[in-house]
Amino acid sequence: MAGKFITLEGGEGAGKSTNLAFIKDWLEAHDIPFVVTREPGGTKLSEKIRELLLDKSNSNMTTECELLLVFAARAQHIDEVIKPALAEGKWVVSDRFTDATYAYQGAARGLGFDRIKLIEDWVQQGFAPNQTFVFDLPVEVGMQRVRNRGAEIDRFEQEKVEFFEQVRQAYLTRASQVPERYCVLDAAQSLDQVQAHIQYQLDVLVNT
Ligand code: T5A
Repeated sequence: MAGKFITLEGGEGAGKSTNLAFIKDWLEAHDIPFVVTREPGGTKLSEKIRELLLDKSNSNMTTECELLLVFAARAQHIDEVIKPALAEGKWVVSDRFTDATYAYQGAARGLGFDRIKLIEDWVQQGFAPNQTFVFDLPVEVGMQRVRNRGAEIDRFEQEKVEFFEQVRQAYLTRASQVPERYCVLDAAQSLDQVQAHIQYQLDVLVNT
């Protein structure tokens, strides 16, 4: 039996990594074999591309270069990790996937959804997650959480509030277009409330 593919999406500091750990615990408790991964990244090669994408010193990277690097990393990730794991019946949980490309490169960088769709169709040929959690919260709250964390910021995190407003709206637009795939979570709630919502949704997913 094929596994299920779950992705976590949202703006900076929305709580994806924190709740990835929660989903991991839920899968272990249910004896479901799984792989946890992330984008950009997830394979040795794709992690090298991630470094290029996040490196602040690459300040002259063009938007087209950024887009193609994201999809180059994804092509490798799908082929090397995601599809083989699903074929073995494992669930795959990825911290970000193609919705991030629509939000960051399509909306915030201004390339437009049509161009992203063109490359998505070429690279993924219809392959998409079974369930996408969108962690939605006011941009300023997310940025404050990132600042509180105290780690060094990357090339994306140095963008302005308007950039992340576009990211947020793009996620909400996409979620409203295919509501059966997306679960929009109010990520400004307490962690307990957010995780109760995730757990409810996972309980539904495991029985479908
Ligand atoms: N990118 C990625 C693209 O441009 N295009 C693409 O196609 C893809 C795939 C790297 C960057 O790449 C870009 C987008 C990104 O800028 P990333 O590594 O996922 O992506 O980076 P971030 O989104 O920056 O990840 P963060 O780690 O910053 O955010 P998280 O994972 O959403 O947040 P998390 O879990 O670390 O939480 C942040 C803080 O908030 C607290 C946590 O404890 C933590 O301290 N927190 C809460 N506090 C109170 N209440 C809650 N409910 C909380 N939830 C979390």
